[in-house]
Amino acid sequence: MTQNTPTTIHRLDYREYPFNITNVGLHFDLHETATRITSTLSVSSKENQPADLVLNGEDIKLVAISLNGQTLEEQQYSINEQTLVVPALQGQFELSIVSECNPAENSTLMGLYVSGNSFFTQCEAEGFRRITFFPDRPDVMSIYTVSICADKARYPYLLSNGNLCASTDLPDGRHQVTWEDPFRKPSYLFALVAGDFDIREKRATTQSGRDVLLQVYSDKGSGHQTEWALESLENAMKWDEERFGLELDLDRFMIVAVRDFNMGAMENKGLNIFNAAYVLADPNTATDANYEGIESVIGHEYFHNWTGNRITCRDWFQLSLKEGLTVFRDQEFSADMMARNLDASAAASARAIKRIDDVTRLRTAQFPEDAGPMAHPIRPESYQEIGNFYTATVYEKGAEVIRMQHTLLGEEGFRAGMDEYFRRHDGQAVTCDDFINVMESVYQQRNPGKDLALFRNWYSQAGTPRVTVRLDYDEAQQRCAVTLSQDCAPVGVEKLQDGFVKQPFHIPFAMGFISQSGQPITLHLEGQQHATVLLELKEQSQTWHFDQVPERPIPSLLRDFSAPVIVDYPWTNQELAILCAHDSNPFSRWEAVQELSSRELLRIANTLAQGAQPTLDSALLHVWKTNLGDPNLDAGYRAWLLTLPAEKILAERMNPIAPVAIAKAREFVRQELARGLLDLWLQTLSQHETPGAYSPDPVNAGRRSLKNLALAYLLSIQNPQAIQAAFAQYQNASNMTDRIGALSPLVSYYEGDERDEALAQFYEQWQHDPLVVDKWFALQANARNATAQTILGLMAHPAFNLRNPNRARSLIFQFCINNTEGLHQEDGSGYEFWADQVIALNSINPEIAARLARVMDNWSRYSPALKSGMLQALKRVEAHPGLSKNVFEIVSKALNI
Ligand code: B3K
Ligand code: ZN
Repeated sequence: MTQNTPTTIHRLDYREYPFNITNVGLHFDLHETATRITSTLSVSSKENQPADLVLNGEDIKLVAISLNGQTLEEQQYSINEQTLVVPALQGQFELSIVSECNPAENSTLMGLYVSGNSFFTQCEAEGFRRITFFPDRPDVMSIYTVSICADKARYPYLLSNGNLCASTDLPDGRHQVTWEDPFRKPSYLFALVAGDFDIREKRATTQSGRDVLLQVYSDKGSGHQTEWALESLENAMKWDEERFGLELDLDRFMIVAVRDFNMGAMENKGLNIFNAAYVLADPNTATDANYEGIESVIGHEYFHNWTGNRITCRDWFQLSLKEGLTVFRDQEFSADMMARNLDASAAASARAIKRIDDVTRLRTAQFPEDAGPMAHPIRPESYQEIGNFYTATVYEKGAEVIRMQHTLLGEEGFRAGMDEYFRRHDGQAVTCDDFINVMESVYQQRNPGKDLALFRNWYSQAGTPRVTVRLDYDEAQQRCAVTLSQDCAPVGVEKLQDGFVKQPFHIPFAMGFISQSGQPITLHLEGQQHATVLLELKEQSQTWHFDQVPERPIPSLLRDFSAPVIVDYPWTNQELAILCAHDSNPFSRWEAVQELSSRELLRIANTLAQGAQPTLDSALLHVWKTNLGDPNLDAGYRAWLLTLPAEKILAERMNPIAPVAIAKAREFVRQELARGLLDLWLQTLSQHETPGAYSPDPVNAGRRSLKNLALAYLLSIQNPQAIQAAFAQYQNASNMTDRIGALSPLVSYYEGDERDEALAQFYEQWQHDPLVVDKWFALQANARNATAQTILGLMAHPAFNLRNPNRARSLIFQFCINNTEGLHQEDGSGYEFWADQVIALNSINPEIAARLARVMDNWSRYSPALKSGMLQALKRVEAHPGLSKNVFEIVSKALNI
């Protein structure tokens, strides 16, 4: 953890590993503080000459090593803090290594660790080297046989990848099991779990008629909370069969929930390990968003079995090969699940909601990343610590890059491409180029003379392109010319490369025309008619001529967000208002509302930043009134239309960023919209109850979301009727969505004693459930009046534990990431708090510390008064002795911009 001399690894330095490791035999003798692992490797050289066998190993003790049964003396190998090297080996041989690790002391949660009363592993990306000495890289693929021995009473379940093939009791109260995984895999997909669990299971039949066992393991006493997870797993299995023809390839698929976990979940072959937050749910403890998240993450990990495990990455620069593709697949899965059983218009609106949600995530997390010191292409060129590159760019932008290929090839073409990808590469460790080569071959068959040459720039260049749109209308000819121009300045490491010139991107750009009266106008282009046309921008600037345009149209641009770009077009506010009410594309209608409200919010933020008193433009009130009062719109969709753009999205449009002015502007507008439409909000509140048994389906979830939004607006002006309704809802709620939906605005806006009583009562009632306690902390971390002092007070609560990532995230991350006014206090107390917590986490869990460190990424874009405090805090972290390479990479990049 104390190696802050940065070694930068470059993509172009990739070299093949000189040996095949055909078989790996692992024996685990599990003890909490000293687990002994014997690893037996069957090795053969790839080349006809001797080579050094280099094995990775970190924080583990070498006990013994032998080659073909002969113990190696110390002078026959070399070992340091990171590697074990046996020199000049050739031919076929068997290497046997005994090593020891201390799972109870392992607070990094990488490798083998103890959580609660059980053992778990996390190996991606480089955790296997904390278990045993091994070439810990994804292109070394082997068949694994694993035996595990542990105390039977405490660890009745001993799990690993593949199929259980032997199980015996040992004389000393211990027992031993053996697992065999029939598929070759890289070390990062290895997993082991030992403990006592509740199990929910189900048999299912695959498309080809095979009987398989699906199991969900969770803490003793939590088995009643795994119904939704198992249902989601079965849905994911069916969906992958139907949409991609991909079937489960094992007889048994296991999911295990763990309370201490660095991220959401992990796709280990046949033995997925999940953060309990993405497994456990019941109506009383989980919100609609939790249900949605569980379905999506269960789908994501399950889909990795083909996109990630069967075909894996050659090296970690190719991470988006599996992550971007699998996020695209999980997004489509969720959209299909949300739209099922609905009529056409409700289905379109459910799909739009999913797209809006995904685009909002991209704009909130990825756009700022792409504009800051950590900006990197979806296939990075270099890294110091790969753990820092599980980013919004690799995942979310990676998914957009796959989605653009889907758009260019069409559903059928994309499916043909995926089929071909498996035909060519099943069982291999490949690159992003291999993927796009396959897609291009299908694209070319269907579009003779065209290629994806320029499209590849999405893999090699960072930054968010800006597409400027110009519209020239010729009334006499009834023609309209649309000119698209693209621009993307160098960002992140690109800025440090002399003479770096950016190439244009291939941008699929979907658009439509709307008349001044709000009617769709058919687009006539080169003899073809379209309701929505897909333009392909491939040069710096291109023009398209549309015929038979009866009036000057209002363009509806980048429909369904057909590319991850920023659009620049000078709509008048009147034109936007027409789109806000009439755009037939539900995504673009929401976009128009975002654009209009962003303009207004930024205007008000600037007024506030200058110390002046703002007033709200009545046009915005009118748009809110129309949408709030439109009974034809689905409630969930309406909730999105009525949600103000996120602070982080607005910050991207402000220079320098004045975060508190943005937060205050949102608050001002929220209150004006609440006052101006008081009766409509009250009506909305009373008309969107969801009586009967709880169901997380999108229609009911949408009603709750609109109702709770109304509550938040009304509480922002402390409306007495709404305060009463919120307390009643809090007391009588039959589900967590409504309970939190009432308590959250009460905590922010209501100052009476009842507020504290409700909070205390919430803790009292739910203290036995860690995921609900996380919500209790998060609620307070996000409260409008919380400061660093409040958070320090909460950290002293007996339920707080910095070593548990979910708890750290619920309090510290929530505050630092979401509580703008709390973090950006003028006295610098927020930044001091941030630095203290990064330093504290650094010595416990570098991966989590590095995530928190990223909060200051864009410090240099903030207003001068804030910048200096941020800089000071960053420098303090950088100077901290014993900084992990994870945190070092983040802060040094932030400071070197
Ligand atoms: N592949 C894992 C992420 C591993 C992160 C390691 N730091 C989860 C996922 O994307 O499915
Ligand atoms: Zn993934």
